[in-house]
Amino acid sequence: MKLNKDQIRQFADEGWIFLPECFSEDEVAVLKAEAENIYNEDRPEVWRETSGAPRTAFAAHTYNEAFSILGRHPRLIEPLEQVFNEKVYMHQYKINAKAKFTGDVWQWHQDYGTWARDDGMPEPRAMNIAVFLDEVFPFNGPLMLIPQSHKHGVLDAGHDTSTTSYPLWTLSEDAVENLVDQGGLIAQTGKPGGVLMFHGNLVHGSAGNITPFPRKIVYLTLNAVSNYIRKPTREEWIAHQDFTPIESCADNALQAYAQAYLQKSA
Ligand SMILES: O=C(O)CCC(=O)C(=O)O
Repeated sequence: MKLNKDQIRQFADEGWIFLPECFSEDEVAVLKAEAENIYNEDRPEVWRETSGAPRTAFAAHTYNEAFSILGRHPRLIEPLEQVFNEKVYMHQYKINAKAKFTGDVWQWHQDYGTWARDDGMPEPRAMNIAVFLDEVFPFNGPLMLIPQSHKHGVLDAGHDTSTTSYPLWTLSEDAVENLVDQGGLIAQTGKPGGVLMFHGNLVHGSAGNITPFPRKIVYLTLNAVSNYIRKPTREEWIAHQDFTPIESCADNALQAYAQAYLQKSA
Protein backbone atom coordinates (compact mmCIF):
# COMPACT_ATOMS: atom_id res chain seq x y z
CA MET A 1 0.00 0.00 0.00
CA LYS A 2 1.44 3.37 -1.02
CA LEU A 3 0.52 6.81 0.34
CA ASN A 4 -0.83 9.35 -2.14
CA LYS A 5 0.45 12.93 -2.57
CA ASP A 6 -2.15 14.44 -0.22
CA GLN A 7 -1.32 11.94 2.50
CA ILE A 8 2.41 12.60 2.12
CA ARG A 9 1.75 16.35 2.32
CA GLN A 10 -0.47 16.00 5.42
CA PHE A 11 2.17 13.83 7.08
CA ALA A 12 4.91 16.39 6.37
CA ASP A 13 2.80 19.40 7.48
CA GLU A 14 0.82 17.98 10.40
CA GLY A 15 2.95 14.98 11.49
CA TRP A 16 0.21 12.34 11.30
CA ILE A 17 -2.27 10.63 9.00
CA PHE A 18 -5.21 8.33 9.64
CA LEU A 19 -6.15 5.62 7.16
CA PRO A 20 -9.63 4.19 7.87
CA GLU A 21 -10.68 0.62 6.98
CA CYS A 22 -7.20 -0.80 6.34
CA PHE A 23 -7.96 -4.20 7.88
CA SER A 24 -11.11 -6.31 7.49
CA GLU A 25 -13.50 -7.49 10.22
CA ASP A 26 -12.03 -11.02 10.05
CA GLU A 27 -8.45 -9.78 10.30
CA VAL A 28 -9.32 -7.63 13.31
CA ALA A 29 -11.36 -10.41 14.97
CA VAL A 30 -8.36 -12.74 15.01
CA LEU A 31 -5.98 -10.09 16.31
CA LYS A 32 -8.43 -9.16 19.08
CA ALA A 33 -8.92 -12.76 20.17
CA GLU A 34 -5.17 -13.39 20.17
CA ALA A 35 -4.48 -10.15 22.07
CA GLU A 36 -6.82 -11.33 24.86
CA ASN A 37 -5.05 -14.72 24.93
CA ILE A 38 -1.69 -13.00 25.27
CA TYR A 39 -2.91 -10.69 28.07
CA ASN A 40 -4.03 -13.81 29.98
CA GLU A 41 -0.53 -15.30 29.81
CA ASP A 42 1.94 -14.91 32.61
CA ARG A 43 5.04 -13.76 30.75
CA PRO A 44 7.56 -10.93 31.25
CA GLU A 45 6.55 -9.22 28.00
CA VAL A 46 3.06 -8.48 29.41
CA TRP A 47 3.15 -5.38 31.61
CA ARG A 48 0.26 -4.57 33.92
CA GLU A 49 -1.32 -1.50 35.49
CA THR A 50 -1.18 -1.25 39.28
CA SER A 51 -4.74 -2.71 39.20
CA GLY A 52 -3.35 -5.88 37.57
CA ALA A 53 -5.14 -5.14 34.26
CA PRO A 54 -2.90 -5.51 31.19
CA ARG A 55 -1.22 -2.31 30.02
CA THR A 56 0.88 -3.52 27.12
CA ALA A 57 2.25 -6.72 25.60
CA PHE A 58 5.68 -6.37 24.00
CA ALA A 59 7.18 -8.29 21.09
CA ALA A 60 4.07 -10.36 20.22
CA HIS A 61 5.37 -10.70 16.65
CA THR A 62 8.08 -13.00 18.05
CA TYR A 63 5.75 -15.50 19.78
CA ASN A 64 2.33 -15.23 18.10
CA GLU A 65 1.56 -16.15 14.49
CA ALA A 66 -1.22 -13.60 13.87
CA PHE A 67 0.90 -10.74 15.22
CA SER A 68 3.92 -12.02 13.31
CA ILE A 69 1.94 -11.71 10.05
CA LEU A 70 0.77 -8.23 11.07
CA GLY A 71 4.40 -7.27 11.75
CA ARG A 72 5.24 -8.03 8.10
CA HIS A 73 2.07 -6.66 6.56
CA PRO A 74 2.56 -4.58 3.39
CA ARG A 75 -0.25 -2.20 4.42
CA LEU A 76 2.00 -1.14 7.33
CA ILE A 77 5.51 -1.74 6.01
CA GLU A 78 5.24 -0.14 2.56
CA PRO A 79 4.08 3.35 3.66
CA LEU A 80 7.08 3.58 6.00
CA GLU A 81 9.52 2.33 3.36
CA GLN A 82 8.06 5.05 1.16
CA VAL A 83 8.54 7.82 3.77
CA PHE A 84 12.08 6.73 4.76
CA ASN A 85 13.07 5.68 1.26
CA GLU A 86 14.74 2.52 2.54
CA LYS A 87 13.95 -0.83 4.16
CA VAL A 88 12.79 -0.88 7.80
CA TYR A 89 13.21 -3.26 10.75
CA MET A 90 11.11 -3.72 13.89
CA HIS A 91 12.42 -1.55 16.70
CA GLN A 92 9.50 -2.18 19.07
CA TYR A 93 6.13 -3.93 18.97
CA LYS A 94 3.36 -3.28 21.50
CA ILE A 95 -0.29 -4.23 21.94
CA ASN A 96 -1.61 -1.52 24.25
CA ALA A 97 -4.71 -2.57 26.14
CA LYS A 98 -6.17 0.60 27.74
CA ALA A 99 -8.41 -1.82 29.65
CA LYS A 100 -12.03 -0.98 30.42
CA PHE A 101 -12.47 0.93 33.70
CA THR A 102 -8.75 0.75 34.66
CA GLY A 103 -6.66 1.63 31.59
CA ASP A 104 -4.11 4.21 32.76
CA VAL A 105 -2.71 7.37 31.17
CA TRP A 106 0.20 7.74 28.76
CA GLN A 107 1.76 11.05 29.69
CA TRP A 108 2.66 13.69 27.08
CA HIS A 109 5.79 12.59 25.25
CA GLN A 110 7.65 12.24 21.97
CA ASP A 111 8.50 8.66 21.00
CA TYR A 112 11.85 9.59 19.49
CA GLY A 113 12.83 11.27 22.78
CA THR A 114 12.78 7.83 24.42
CA TRP A 115 14.36 6.01 21.48
CA ALA A 116 17.23 8.53 21.40
CA ARG A 117 17.85 8.68 25.16
CA ASP A 118 17.25 5.03 26.09
CA ASP A 119 18.25 3.17 22.92
CA GLY A 120 20.84 5.42 21.22
CA MET A 121 18.83 5.86 18.02
CA PRO A 122 20.71 8.40 15.87
CA GLU A 123 17.88 10.16 13.97
CA PRO A 124 14.06 10.42 14.07
CA ARG A 125 13.87 8.04 11.10
CA ALA A 126 11.57 5.66 12.98
CA MET A 127 7.89 5.94 13.73
CA ASN A 128 4.84 4.26 15.13
CA ILE A 129 2.15 2.91 12.86
CA ALA A 130 -0.88 1.91 14.90
CA VAL A 131 -3.73 -0.50 14.14
CA PHE A 132 -7.01 0.01 16.00
CA LEU A 133 -8.41 -3.32 17.28
CA ASP A 134 -11.37 -1.82 19.17
CA GLU A 135 -13.42 1.21 18.26
CA VAL A 136 -11.67 4.30 19.59
CA PHE A 137 -14.22 6.74 20.94
CA PRO A 138 -13.69 10.26 22.31
CA PHE A 139 -14.25 8.77 25.79
CA ASN A 140 -12.18 5.54 26.04
CA GLY A 141 -8.72 7.06 26.06
CA PRO A 142 -8.08 7.97 22.40
CA LEU A 143 -4.60 8.95 21.40
CA MET A 144 -4.33 12.76 21.54
CA LEU A 145 -1.89 14.36 19.11
CA ILE A 146 -0.51 17.89 18.93
CA PRO A 147 -0.40 18.63 15.18
CA GLN A 148 2.85 20.17 13.85
CA SER A 149 4.73 19.52 17.11
CA HIS A 150 7.12 17.24 15.18
CA LYS A 151 8.71 20.37 13.70
CA HIS A 152 10.35 21.33 17.02
CA GLY A 153 12.91 18.51 17.15
CA VAL A 154 13.63 16.73 20.42
CA LEU A 155 12.20 18.75 23.32
CA ASP A 156 13.40 18.82 26.94
CA ALA A 157 11.88 16.01 28.95
CA GLY A 158 12.07 14.46 32.39
CA HIS A 159 12.29 10.72 33.04
CA ASP A 160 9.02 9.73 34.73
CA THR A 161 9.39 6.30 36.33
CA SER A 162 6.57 6.59 38.87
CA THR A 163 3.30 7.78 37.29
CA THR A 164 2.59 4.47 35.51
CA SER A 165 4.23 1.04 35.21
CA TYR A 166 5.96 2.22 31.99
CA PRO A 167 8.91 4.67 32.30
CA LEU A 168 8.66 7.53 29.81
CA TRP A 169 10.51 10.75 28.99
CA THR A 170 7.66 13.22 29.51
CA LEU A 171 7.15 16.90 28.66
CA SER A 172 6.37 19.74 31.06
CA GLU A 173 2.89 21.25 31.22
CA ASP A 174 4.29 24.59 29.97
CA ALA A 175 5.81 22.93 26.90
CA VAL A 176 2.53 21.14 26.09
CA GLU A 177 0.53 24.35 26.55
CA ASN A 178 2.83 26.25 24.16
CA LEU A 179 2.67 23.54 21.52
CA VAL A 180 -1.13 23.30 21.73
CA ASP A 181 -1.36 27.11 21.35
CA GLN A 182 0.52 26.75 18.08
CA GLY A 183 -0.81 23.50 16.58
CA GLY A 184 -4.09 22.74 18.38
CA LEU A 185 -5.02 19.29 19.62
CA ILE A 186 -6.79 16.32 18.08
CA ALA A 187 -8.10 13.06 19.54
CA GLN A 188 -8.00 10.37 16.86
CA THR A 189 -11.14 8.25 17.00
CA GLY A 190 -12.05 5.52 14.52
CA LYS A 191 -13.42 2.05 13.82
CA PRO A 192 -11.46 -1.17 14.33
CA GLY A 193 -9.17 -1.78 11.36
CA GLY A 194 -8.18 1.89 11.01
CA VAL A 195 -4.47 2.79 10.94
CA LEU A 196 -2.78 5.86 12.42
CA MET A 197 0.77 6.76 11.53
CA PHE A 198 2.62 9.59 13.24
CA HIS A 199 6.07 11.15 13.21
CA GLY A 200 8.54 10.07 15.91
CA ASN A 201 8.76 13.64 17.23
CA LEU A 202 5.00 14.29 17.30
CA VAL A 203 3.92 15.04 20.89
CA HIS A 204 1.11 12.77 22.04
CA GLY A 205 -0.51 11.15 25.08
CA SER A 206 -3.76 9.58 26.23
CA ALA A 207 -6.04 9.83 29.25
CA GLY A 208 -7.25 6.95 31.42
CA ASN A 209 -10.21 4.80 30.45
CA ILE A 210 -13.02 4.73 33.01
CA THR A 211 -15.62 3.46 30.51
CA PRO A 212 -16.81 -0.13 29.91
CA PHE A 213 -15.21 0.02 26.44
CA PRO A 214 -11.67 -1.39 26.10
CA ARG A 215 -9.37 0.32 23.59
CA LYS A 216 -6.76 -2.03 22.18
CA ILE A 217 -4.25 -0.60 19.69
CA VAL A 218 -1.22 -2.41 18.19
CA TYR A 219 1.85 -0.24 17.64
CA LEU A 220 4.59 -1.29 15.24
CA THR A 221 7.66 0.90 15.70
CA LEU A 222 9.54 0.66 12.42
CA ASN A 223 13.04 2.06 12.10
CA ALA A 224 15.00 2.74 8.90
CA VAL A 225 17.68 0.03 8.77
CA SER A 226 20.59 2.51 8.48
CA ASN A 227 19.28 4.20 11.67
CA TYR A 228 19.74 1.06 13.83
CA ILE A 229 20.14 1.71 17.55
CA ARG A 230 23.71 2.29 18.79
CA LYS A 231 23.43 2.17 22.61
CA PRO A 232 20.67 -0.13 23.80
CA THR A 233 19.90 -0.04 27.53
CA ARG A 234 16.54 -1.82 27.54
CA GLU A 235 15.58 -5.49 27.29
CA GLU A 236 15.88 -6.96 23.79
CA TRP A 237 12.13 -7.57 23.68
CA ILE A 238 11.47 -3.87 24.38
CA ALA A 239 14.03 -2.36 21.98
CA HIS A 240 15.01 -5.03 19.46
CA GLN A 241 18.58 -5.59 18.34
CA ASP A 242 17.78 -7.70 15.30
CA PHE A 243 18.18 -5.17 12.51
CA THR A 244 17.22 -7.51 9.66
CA PRO A 245 15.14 -5.66 7.03
CA ILE A 246 11.51 -6.77 7.04
CA GLU A 247 10.32 -8.58 3.92
CA SER A 248 6.59 -7.95 3.54
CA CYS A 249 4.21 -10.91 3.41
CA ALA A 250 1.45 -11.23 0.80
CA ASP A 251 -1.35 -8.72 1.16
CA ASN A 252 -3.90 -11.53 1.75
CA ALA A 253 -1.77 -13.44 4.32
CA LEU A 254 -3.61 -12.20 7.40
CA GLN A 255 -7.04 -12.63 5.77
CA ALA A 256 -6.18 -16.25 4.85
CA TYR A 257 -4.91 -16.92 8.37
CA ALA A 258 -8.05 -15.31 9.84
CA GLN A 259 -10.44 -17.36 7.73
CA ALA A 260 -8.77 -20.65 8.74
CA TYR A 261 -8.63 -19.54 12.39
CA LEU A 262 -12.28 -18.45 12.53
CA GLN A 263 -13.46 -21.66 10.80
CA LYS A 264 -11.52 -23.78 13.32
CA SER A 265 -12.96 -21.90 16.30
CA ALA A 266 -16.58 -21.84 14.90
O1 LIG B 1 -1.69 3.68 23.57
C1 LIG B 1 -1.62 4.83 24.00
O2 LIG B 1 -2.60 5.41 24.44
C2 LIG B 1 -0.34 5.60 23.97
C3 LIG B 1 0.83 4.83 23.48
C4 LIG B 1 2.04 5.65 23.26
O3 LIG B 1 2.00 6.85 23.34
C5 LIG B 1 3.29 5.06 22.89
O4 LIG B 1 3.37 3.85 22.75
O5 LIG B 1 4.26 5.81 22.71
